Amino acid sequence: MAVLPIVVAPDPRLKRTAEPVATVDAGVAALMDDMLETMYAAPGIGLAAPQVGVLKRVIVVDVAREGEPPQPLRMANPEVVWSSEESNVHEEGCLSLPDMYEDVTRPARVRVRYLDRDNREQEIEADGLLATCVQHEIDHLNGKLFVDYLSTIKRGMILRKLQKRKKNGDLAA
Ligand code: K1U
Ligand code: ZN
Repeated sequence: MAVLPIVVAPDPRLKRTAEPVATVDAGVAALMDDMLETMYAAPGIGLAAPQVGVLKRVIVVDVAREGEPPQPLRMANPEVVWSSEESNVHEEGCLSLPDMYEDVTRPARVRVRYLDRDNREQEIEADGLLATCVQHEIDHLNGKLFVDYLSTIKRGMILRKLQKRKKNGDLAA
């Protein structure tokens, strides 16, 4: 297992659409394990493959609180097959937008279909932080960041701040 470097915005790799995985083979399973190790090390509660520079439809999530047993989810080709009419506002962060936090409105509950680490099809129904996090990670697979839900002015301010920090060597390029 390995901790991988995380891509920081603005970066064209975060704006691309990731490719579906044909099969969860040993290579994809190893990527899932490395992503989980990277996410725990950051620390974070989710991570999508484009954030480690891999344009594959793979995400990992663990929203267990401190002191609770870990609840890692490894998902390939995750797909929202149902979402609630009811929405929820949650403050979001992103490991590719370090130290930036903003409220985002999304469906409160979602049903998600995916392939697990053993290439078996699974479905989960998620609410609360898990629903928010899974939707945030699936957005990454479609080249979308949480700042894309904000006004053009707010998004521009955040991305310019990060660009400046990268230029000054405060963040990984
Ligand atoms: O996708 C990512 O960049 C990970 C991101 C996931 C996320 C957080 C909040 C709402 C939606 C999606 C993060 O994990 S940011 C870091 C974070 O939230 C956190 C870090 C340490 C402890 C608890 C939370
Ligand atoms: Zn993110």
